[in-house]
Amino acid sequence: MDNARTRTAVVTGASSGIGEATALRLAGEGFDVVLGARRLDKLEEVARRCGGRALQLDVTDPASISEFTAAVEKADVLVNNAGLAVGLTPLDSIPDEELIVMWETNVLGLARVTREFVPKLESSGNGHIVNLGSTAAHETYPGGGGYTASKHAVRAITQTLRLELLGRPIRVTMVSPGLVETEFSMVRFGGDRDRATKPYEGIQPLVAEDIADCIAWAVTRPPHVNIDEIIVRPRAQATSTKVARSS
Ligand code: NDP
Ligand code: 8X3
Repeated sequence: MDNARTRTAVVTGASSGIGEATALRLAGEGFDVVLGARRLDKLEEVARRCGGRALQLDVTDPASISEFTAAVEKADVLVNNAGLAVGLTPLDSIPDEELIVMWETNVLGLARVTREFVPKLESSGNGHIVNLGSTAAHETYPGGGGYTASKHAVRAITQTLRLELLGRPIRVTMVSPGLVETEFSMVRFGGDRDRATKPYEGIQPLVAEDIADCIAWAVTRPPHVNIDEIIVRPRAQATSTKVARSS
């Protein structure tokens, strides 16, 4: 079995939110961390704090994925975290641009990064893929069609990987959070702070560190233990649309 101190964890979307918290936490657990995202300045700052390596990555660009993968010598853990939602437009009027960016990032990006890293994960002898799903991988809500469908696809990919990698030394886990206060809603609503704060009003949402905690727990189980999925919500959230808010 690998010594956790020498294992390398690759975290996509590590320039903010859950990815940033995960990079910091896994470094604290003794992993060498490789961080990928588009905003190199933010990424480098996180990398400095965790003693990791920042490499620019755009998961919607196959050439960027190839360059990123080639620069990473070994990988024991891959956290496919890069992802986003754009808008809350109903499906009968959603513009192609919104559908395309969500699907290229959340689905095609995740599938391509995974495909490129499987050989390195396998040769580590104890590989682990952690995909960021969402409660939106299990539920739908009005206006969320583009995003929820993409996260349902992440769930299908995760389950398929577990079948296809069976018998090879790679675990596959999905972590599916409910409301986590990060830059997610600012991105979703194009920087409109009023709309972006609404989902978290009157509740104590999860924070990025809560999700990093789940990821760290899953990847530090003994190699024979595969955590299939962790669904984690704030106590005040029962479903995507049922939230107990204080007035
Ligand atoms: P943030 O917006 O804070 O972080 C998203 C990260 O993804 C950023 O580091 C961003 O970096 C990166 N990213 C976005 N597009 C790309 C791209 N094309 N290539 C590389 N990196 C990219 O949001 P969260 O931390 O909340 O989101 C992380 C994951 O968690 C996502 O997959 C999201 O769907 C999922 N999730 C979030 C929930 C929430 O309530 N916040 C709940 C359930 C799941 P950069 O812009 O620098 O490229
Ligand atoms: C993000 C959570 O409820 O906005 O995955 O879909 S939600």
